[in-house]
Amino acid sequence: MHFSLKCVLFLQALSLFSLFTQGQKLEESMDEVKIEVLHLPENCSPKSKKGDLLNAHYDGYLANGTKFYCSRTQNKGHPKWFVLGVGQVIKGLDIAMMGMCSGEKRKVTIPPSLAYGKEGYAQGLIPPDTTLIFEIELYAVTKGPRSIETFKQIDVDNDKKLSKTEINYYLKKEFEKDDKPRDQSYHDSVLEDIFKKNDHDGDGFISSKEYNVYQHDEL
Ligand SMILES: *[C@@H]1O[C@H](CO)[C@@H](O)[C@H](O)[C@H]1NC(C)=O
Ligand SMILES: [Ca+2]
Ligand SMILES: [Ca+2]
Repeated sequence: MHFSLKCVLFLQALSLFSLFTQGQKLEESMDEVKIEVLHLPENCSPKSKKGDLLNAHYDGYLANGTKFYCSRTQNKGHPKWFVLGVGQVIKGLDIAMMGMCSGEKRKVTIPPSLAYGKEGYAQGLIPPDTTLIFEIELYAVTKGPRSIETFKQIDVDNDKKLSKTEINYYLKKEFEKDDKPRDQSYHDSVLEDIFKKNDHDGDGFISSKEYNVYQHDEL
């Protein structure tokens, strides 16, 4: 008796658990970005990751085939630059362009929940609850302005925070790279601006947390 009761309870728990996981799976598959790789270069590296600066052309289509966006006809046909994974593009594109290398082409299908949702966009150009399809060609994957690598490079004394001296030194080197001479007052104003925008607790240092807009990356 004792044993069978336990057994029933166990079975009940099991079925609850499986219901739960089924429900979860269903939701996941509805909200998934579908990725088809149309072209993969032989040498496919480096692969894009969160925080990288990407350069890409993309065409956007509604599920019925209507083209609603084409980066080639905008901004004089220059491919678009954006930082990956930080919400500069719709969520679905942030997901769809992870792990992609320069020269790669993808066709991606994005559910409304990861695009413009129930609201739609631009007065019905994208109607509510619309699945979007993008064809993406990636031209460049580069380290983003807020990469861990850059932080370490600036943090010369390796104390995991950036002093004015360290940033000043880094800026000097960066400015020397392009040939335009910059005077000290320009320099000072950039430095001041950097601290105003980033030194949130006002302690005179930019901590790794203050620097790293992406938060989750361990420095
Ligand atoms: C596709 O859908 C959009 C938005 O609902 C509509 O404006 C357009 O006329 C449709 N195109 C075709 C070819 O059905
Ligand atoms: Ca430091
Ligand atoms: Ca600080």
